[in-house]
Amino acid sequence: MVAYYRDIFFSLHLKMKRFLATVSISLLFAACSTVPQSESSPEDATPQEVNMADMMGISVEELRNQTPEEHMEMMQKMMMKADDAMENEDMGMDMMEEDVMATRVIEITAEDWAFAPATITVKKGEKVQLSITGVTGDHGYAVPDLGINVGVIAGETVVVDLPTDKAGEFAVRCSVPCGSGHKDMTGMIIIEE
Ligand SMILES: [Cu+2]
Repeated sequence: MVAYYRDIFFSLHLKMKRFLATVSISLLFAACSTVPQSESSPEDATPQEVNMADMMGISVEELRNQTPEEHMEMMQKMMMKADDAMENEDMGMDMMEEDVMATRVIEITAEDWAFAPATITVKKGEKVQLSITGVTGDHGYAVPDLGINVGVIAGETVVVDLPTDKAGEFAVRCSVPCGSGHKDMTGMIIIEE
């Protein structure tokens, strides 16, 4: 009984292997059918044969002389290489995600009548977000020279991207008339070279 299932398993396993090999060969043929023929190939070599031999790093004659077992082994090696390449691509994606994670978020509060901290210093090119929370009153956080102007209401937080592509000192002011201390609500964003 056990032997019976084992036989079925091996027969399925073999069929699967053949199927995968056929699929991968077809895909490779389709993907590479436009590459021009190299000089060392025999006259009657098809572009597909040339490409296949090229990818395997062997000559067309060697490709033709391969036994099905040898061919299968080489196909598996190539598939493993493709897997490695895809894994490397994944690693590239992870690094990109890390880059996104590296955004610095600076917390700022707005109250009657001050922004705190009033002065913010960042590096040119640094990825920065300002997270501005209203504590009291109804204000606006504006950096006219950086194109920033957002309303900040008590009890709410607003997040803005800080453009850091140019160095300099950029004046911050409140953009909503908020009472007697309105004109005192100033600050500075310093972007260092
Ligand atoms: Cu104001």
